[in-house]
Amino acid sequence: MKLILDPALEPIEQKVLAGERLSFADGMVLYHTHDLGTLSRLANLVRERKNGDKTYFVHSMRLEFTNICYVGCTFCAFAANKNEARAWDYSVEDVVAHVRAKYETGLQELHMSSGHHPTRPWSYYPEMVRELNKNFPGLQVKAFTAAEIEHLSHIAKKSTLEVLTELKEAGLAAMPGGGAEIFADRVRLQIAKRKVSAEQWLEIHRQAHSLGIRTNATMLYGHIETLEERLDHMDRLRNLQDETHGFFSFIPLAFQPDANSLAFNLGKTEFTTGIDDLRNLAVSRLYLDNFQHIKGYWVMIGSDLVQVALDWGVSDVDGTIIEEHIAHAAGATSPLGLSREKMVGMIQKAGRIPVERNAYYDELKIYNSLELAAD
Ligand code: V47
Repeated sequence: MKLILDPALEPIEQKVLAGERLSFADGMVLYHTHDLGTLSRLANLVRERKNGDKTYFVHSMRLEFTNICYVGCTFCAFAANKNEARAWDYSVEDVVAHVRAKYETGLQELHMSSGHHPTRPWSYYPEMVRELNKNFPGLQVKAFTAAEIEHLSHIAKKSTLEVLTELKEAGLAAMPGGGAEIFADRVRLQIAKRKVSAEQWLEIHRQAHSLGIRTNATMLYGHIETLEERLDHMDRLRNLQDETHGFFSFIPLAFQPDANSLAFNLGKTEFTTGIDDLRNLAVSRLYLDNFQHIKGYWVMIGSDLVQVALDWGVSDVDGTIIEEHIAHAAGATSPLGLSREKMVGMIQKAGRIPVERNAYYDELKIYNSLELAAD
């Protein structure tokens, strides 16, 4: 029979109470403990120390302007070849028309990330950002992962710093945290061989932060990585955050196993389990002491589990999204989007305080306990 309390957590609890940084060894203890009660309690303590009961969300739209991509990441079910019937590739006018068609009052953030298109010229990208800002003033364009920025630097024959500078001048507000996958070479070579390297990913975020472009950081877990490799990933992010303080949030992305070659070739056909998702969120909350938010991404782990995760370190639940394609291509069973009413209700019913934010995490509206999103 399992002991309920794990004595190995006692010195970690002392550190957490004293606000001391956890070591790599502490992180591994957290990954292996059976004492999930203490794990969630400690993660919640840090969550409440940083954010109280406040739980952030954004009224947002997703747009993937192309799924054409030559990179061939083995976890990806979204990418298509140019000649496939399921390929799409929007012009700047198409992008503006798509946003207009789905535009809703109060929309704050447009989150765009897409395939590495082999032939679109560099001018397309800043023009798209400019046109979006012109047509939808006040809508914050959060776009282009570090992997896309590295790809654009090849297309543009410019440095990544120049690419970022020009996109910022065109009106780029913030950057998403995708493309990080797992930094460790052993894994990266098997899942994202032709993508931006770990060092480049970190350097591009360092450069973005130096220009005042705030970003997020993700970690794709639940495939072939070890627990040490997950913690190593977080360790590299913690070091960069110490240096720049430019990350808003950390977002674990649970591997979705349908229709990709990791599933076909390596038999990775299982979704992550609820306990793995919760444990991973709690460990990241405790380890990433210099991140303000850990984001529970309802698209990949479902809104019911995200609601529970509000007690396991999560203080941000992403956004309404409207229509998501990357995770859904790989088997995500969540809805394509969630209404503001649903987000507010989910947070309130967990006993937390919903805070509607924009892409910069400015607080736009704090909902009191009786108030739902339709005001
Ligand atoms: O970079 C692709 C991942 C990312 C799969 O910054 C997969 O606010 C799981 O970056 N299973 C795109 N993950 C999504 C992303 C993101 C999501 C939510 C919030 C933010 C943010 C960013 O999705 C890709 C890749 O790492 N991904 N395929 C898959 N089968």
